[in-house]
Amino acid sequence: MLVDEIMAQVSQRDPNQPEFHQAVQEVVESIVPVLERHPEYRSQKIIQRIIEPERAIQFRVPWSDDDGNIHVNRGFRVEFNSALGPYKGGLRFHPSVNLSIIKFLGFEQIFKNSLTGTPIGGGKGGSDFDPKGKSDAEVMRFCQSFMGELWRHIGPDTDVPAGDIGVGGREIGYLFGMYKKNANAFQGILTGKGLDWGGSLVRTEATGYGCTYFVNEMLKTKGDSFEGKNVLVSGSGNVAIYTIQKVHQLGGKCIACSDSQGFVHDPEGLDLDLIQQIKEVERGRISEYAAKRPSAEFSPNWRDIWTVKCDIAMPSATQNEIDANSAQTLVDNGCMAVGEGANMPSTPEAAEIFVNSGVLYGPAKAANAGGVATSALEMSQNSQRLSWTFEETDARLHQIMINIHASCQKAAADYGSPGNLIHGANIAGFLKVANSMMAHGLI
Ligand code: NDP
Ligand code: 2IT
Repeated sequence: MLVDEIMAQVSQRDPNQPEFHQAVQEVVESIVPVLERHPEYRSQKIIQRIIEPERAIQFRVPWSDDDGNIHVNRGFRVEFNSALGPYKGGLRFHPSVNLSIIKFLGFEQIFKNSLTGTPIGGGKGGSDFDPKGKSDAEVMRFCQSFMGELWRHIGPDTDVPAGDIGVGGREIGYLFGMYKKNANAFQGILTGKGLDWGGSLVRTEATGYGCTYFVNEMLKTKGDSFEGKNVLVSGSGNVAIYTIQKVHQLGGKCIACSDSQGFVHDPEGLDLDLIQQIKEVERGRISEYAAKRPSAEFSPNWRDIWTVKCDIAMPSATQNEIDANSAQTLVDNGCMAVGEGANMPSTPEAAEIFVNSGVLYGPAKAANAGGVATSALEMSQNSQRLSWTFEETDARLHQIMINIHASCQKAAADYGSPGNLIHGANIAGFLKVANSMMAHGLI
């Protein structure tokens, strides 16, 4: 059996990379029917080639804190696949980062980027640096040290990083400054840039808006909408905040969100201005929200957010945040749709529960592709040396999400599992990459 063969090989080569194994297994299982129809992909060993990064860079990142103490972090950039364009994908700064996490994210990014219909390959990077509690000056020195190595590996036609967990506008600014100094070139080598120096309108909002547009497409297939729906959104970072904003614009009510220390439940509907003040301006903790809002209650176990009764769940924090238990609780409580803003937030067992229960399930690769899609729009604007209006960029993002939903639906139906968007996303994403790899020869 091909899946077992591939997984045995992956486990033997990279025994300590459980997140990477999980991501590979899901894709390989989905594309079995494609391989049956296309024996040329098997004979050309497309799977064996696609699961091996084209290049993986690991480097030392030394920096000194405000008291002069020296710290050494580890930096990564995995340039996974360039069949469709320059490597593209975010940088994650979080203490849990290791090669397994970066490889799972880079692998997912190949198929996600393919689904966007824009010309970008897949990559991911980051560091086990923890920006929490660090001063701006410490974050700047860390970013400068990180880019002091990374700059020689990236370029506007080679590899274009962006943000992810722990990397937002502030970090992108410091990283961009150091690249510009080292390369002596003002180039679009990062996306998520500031609006004054090459950034795109809507990039900040794009992942959350895109995920909400995607869920809206799923709801439409049942003649339904966000109107009057109670929604859970985990996390309270970039993706969560702009998911909440768009859900409210479409008539839904977000009633809970979280961070790594707990969740808040606000049955009257989340006050987004207050969340933005606490999280974006003060870089504080979500518990402060409950302290300032009488209708809200704080609970210290973040996983328990999934026990709150809801119509729609939009996990937007981190990988494997919904396990089988949480998935079953959501289903038992009447949850009808799940849209994944985070990358791989559902364990395989949880995803299976959603699919088998007939929940409208939008897997991460498809549902959160709006962020990277808008990064590709930022690259287009940089190439043209032009910038588009908010309305134009948002309209393009919206159309891209409609197209992704349609192509996942079509691929799922074409290959024998109508309505299963996990299969649809993996198959539609895979086909373009596989065909391009075939066209480029054995490289
Ligand atoms: P942020 O750093 O802005 O926010 C992350 C949020 O998730 C924070 O509230 C954080 O809480 C919480 N979180 C992170 N790690 C954990 C953990 N181990 N346990 C519990 N909570 C955690 O990141 P983003 O919003 O950008 O990213 C969120 C998710 O969306 C990630 O999975 C990312 O890969 C994915 N994504 C992001 C895109 C983007 O454009 N930014 C695009 C597509 C996907 P705390 O502050 O306590 O750590
Ligand atoms: O997971 C993701 O798609 C991102 N973090 C965004 C990547 C990007 O290049 O915009």
